[in-house]
Amino acid sequence: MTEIKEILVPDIGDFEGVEVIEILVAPGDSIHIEDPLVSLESDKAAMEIPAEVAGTVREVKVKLGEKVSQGDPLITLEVSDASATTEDTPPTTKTEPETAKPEPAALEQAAEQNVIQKPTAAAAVQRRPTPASTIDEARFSKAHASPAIRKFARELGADLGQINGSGPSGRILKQDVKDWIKQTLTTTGSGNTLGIEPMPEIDFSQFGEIQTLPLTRINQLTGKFLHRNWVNIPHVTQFDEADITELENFRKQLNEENKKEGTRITVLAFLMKALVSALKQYPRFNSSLDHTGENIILKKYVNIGVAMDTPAGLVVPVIRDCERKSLIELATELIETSQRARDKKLSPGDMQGGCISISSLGGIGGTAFTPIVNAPEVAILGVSRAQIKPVYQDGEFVPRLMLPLSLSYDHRVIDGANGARFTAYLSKVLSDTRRLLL
Ligand code: CAO
Repeated sequence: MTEIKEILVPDIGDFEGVEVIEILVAPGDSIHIEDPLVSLESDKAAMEIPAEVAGTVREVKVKLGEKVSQGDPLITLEVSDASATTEDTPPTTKTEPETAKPEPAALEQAAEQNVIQKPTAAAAVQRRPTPASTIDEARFSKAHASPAIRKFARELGADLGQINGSGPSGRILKQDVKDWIKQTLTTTGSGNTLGIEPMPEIDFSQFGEIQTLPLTRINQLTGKFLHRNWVNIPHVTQFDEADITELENFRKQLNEENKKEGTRITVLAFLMKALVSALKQYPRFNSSLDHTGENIILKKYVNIGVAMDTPAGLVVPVIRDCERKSLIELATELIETSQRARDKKLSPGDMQGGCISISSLGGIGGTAFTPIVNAPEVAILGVSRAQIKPVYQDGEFVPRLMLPLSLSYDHRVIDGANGARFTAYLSKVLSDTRRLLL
């Protein structure tokens, strides 16, 4: 027997008037228990509302941008088997007498009203199978996406396994699928953006003993993201050195003075200060290309991403409003953020909104490297291990502590001369930290 159940907004804590930021299902979708239905976002948190019963979506009762509170209706579901519900009727569902099933046209209208758009004409063109649309079923089924998005991706031949999710917890959103399709359509037709052959599958066991280890979720996400940036951005890396002999003396003195408070200032905090100053001097480094690729968007704030090595993989949390923070505040926030990164306590929001990134390998070693730009940012500063080197000054060689800098930038936005000016400026302010006061 078919029953109609209404899914209501559950108890979401002390929140009233929470915004619907995403609708993850459409009329006609079959959903299972725990499938996410809608995403809500307050100014403090984002949350998904999961299905507490399985069934077929009959009507979506909310619209994108609408504000909802506990008890408001979200979705009506046709539940064909009463056993699909939990034993006690959940407090967030309400049974209604069955009414006549809406005509398909009405369903479509409801879907449109709820901004779950049908594929556009452009998308319809994308239905033509292309080599890139071959779906890897295993990866597709593991992808983090709602039933509506799965259906949408299937209609367009989009392989969810190849798409980076930009939603909460890396969930794939409709826009991600559209972006992927757009990018795929601009390929040469061989299934990747460079038009080169994919890597061959090799059975390494024929050469000796092997062990297969799965990549962590962070490894997989980061890998896709880095690959995208590597092939899309024309990178140039500018190398330079900064004489940090005085800075190091000052740093040690500060750490001595702050011993009691326990705040440890590393070179990284000074680098962030120096970047704030350099971005003021060269605002083009604090920009992003807009979606047309014809304009750059200059940012008046300075949020710095810091690459952090954690047991689960590389993460790049963003330290916000660096232009308003003191050296000690930056140092404290770095310690606190790297601890949260290692404890896997960062949220997706902590990783967004960066203007430029720093990748510091100085604590480990190396003389130089070529970091990959963290798009939509246009530059990233790589830092290697400082070493005492003989520097020729006033007719003699003197030992100075030299810090290697490797600045990668997007050559579409920044030309070579400015790349060199930027690192020369960084070198100047790091060599004489009084200049940071100017
Ligand atoms: N030269 C010489 N010594 C350096 C240095 C440098 N450039 N940078 C740091 N050090 C020293 C520190 O002073 C510290 O020594 P003390 O204990 O004697 O003070 C030691 O190395 C360890 O520093 P740290 O790495 O713990 O601290 P940090 O603030 O420099 O960096 C963090 C913090 C989170 C960025 C770092 O731990 C990290 O994860 N780095 C890896 C980043 C990464 O993976 N990048 C690659 C991304 S792919 O492009």
